[in-house]
Amino acid sequence: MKDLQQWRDGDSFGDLLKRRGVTRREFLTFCGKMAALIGAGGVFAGSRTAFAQELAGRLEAARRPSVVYLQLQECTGCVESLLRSASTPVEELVLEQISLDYNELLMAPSGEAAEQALASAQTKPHLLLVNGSVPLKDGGVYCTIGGRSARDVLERAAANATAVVAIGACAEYGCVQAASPNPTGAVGVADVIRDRPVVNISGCPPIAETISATLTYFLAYGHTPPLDGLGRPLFAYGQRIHDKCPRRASFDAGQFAERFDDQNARLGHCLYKLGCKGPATFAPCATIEWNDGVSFPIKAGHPCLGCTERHFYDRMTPFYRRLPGITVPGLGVEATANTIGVAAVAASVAAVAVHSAATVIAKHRARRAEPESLPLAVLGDREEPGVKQKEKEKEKDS
Ligand code: FSX
Repeated sequence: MKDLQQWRDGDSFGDLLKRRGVTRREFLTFCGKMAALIGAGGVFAGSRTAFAQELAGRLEAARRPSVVYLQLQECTGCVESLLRSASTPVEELVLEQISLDYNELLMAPSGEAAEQALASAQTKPHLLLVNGSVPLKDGGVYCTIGGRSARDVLERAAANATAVVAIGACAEYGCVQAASPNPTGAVGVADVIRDRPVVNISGCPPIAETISATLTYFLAYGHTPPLDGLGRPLFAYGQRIHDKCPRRASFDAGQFAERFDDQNARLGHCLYKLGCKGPATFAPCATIEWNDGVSFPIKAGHPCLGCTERHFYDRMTPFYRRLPGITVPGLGVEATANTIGVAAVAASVAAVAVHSAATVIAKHRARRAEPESLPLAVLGDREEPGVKQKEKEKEKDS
């Protein structure tokens, strides 16, 4: 019975859907949801309906990819987030497949059997998903699996990977473990795997749908969706929270909560003065929301902490203090906050514009020798959002 439910080698995803009794309506509903999410990145020129139809056709024909999913130095929050995304039978099926070959958190085998499963899965071409950072200090003793350091485990698993996806802020750059003074010498996946691009799904943790949509796109197209210069899928990280924020009208009107329990907080006014980092944060929280679209921090009355931006534990703290350099409420605030966002948007757009430029590709290739078979787009170089702003603030202070 169990075998009937699994995706066998040689089967198409359409075959699996039939065996599992997924109706056409359920499948098309899923494709519509994914088209709405991924379509936000401008990856498809036609209508959303046409995109959903194309996704449906490609998904039905897709073959099962071999997947190795590593958990390194992290808190398991990313997998928790991922497991909460299975709101439709098809989404559940897509996510089920990612644990088939190796995932030490989700798979049934443990110990020697788990090590053997990994050894066997990583000898053939596979999609490599990674949660968690890689501690490099003291020979990597701070995270070992089966007696091997996280670095060693990652390098072996990446050797035959056709694509590498770093899920969560830890895998992207080290997150809380890399916060100053970074006692374990934690770095991200791309700092270790330098011979191929790494896709970063940002956030601590990322919204589940950004993970499942990226994997769905990969399944349908065999490569990743368009990325920004930090390797993040543009459909999810191409927009600023501030620009889609439900409290934006009160921000524009200069109506701010000064305390969590004041009248303006009760009226749902802007949380900017309570430390909200929405103006400097690129994430889909305000559009996709969490827990299958139920809510997200700002909607629930808590400032955004900026967890999708690199080194947010160092750059966005103190969390409950407003963004630095902004002192005037009303129009002045708007102008300054928009300057921060515009600088970041400009950096993002510039990165996309140079995406195909030969000089950038040459530079990129020089930095990371890219295997010919790699089905991933070349990443653009992009300045980190907020870096310019920080430099300006330093100049101002001095
Ligand atoms: Fe890190 Fe993820 Fe934050 Fe936790 O795997 S991004 S600490 S939610 O779990 O890596």
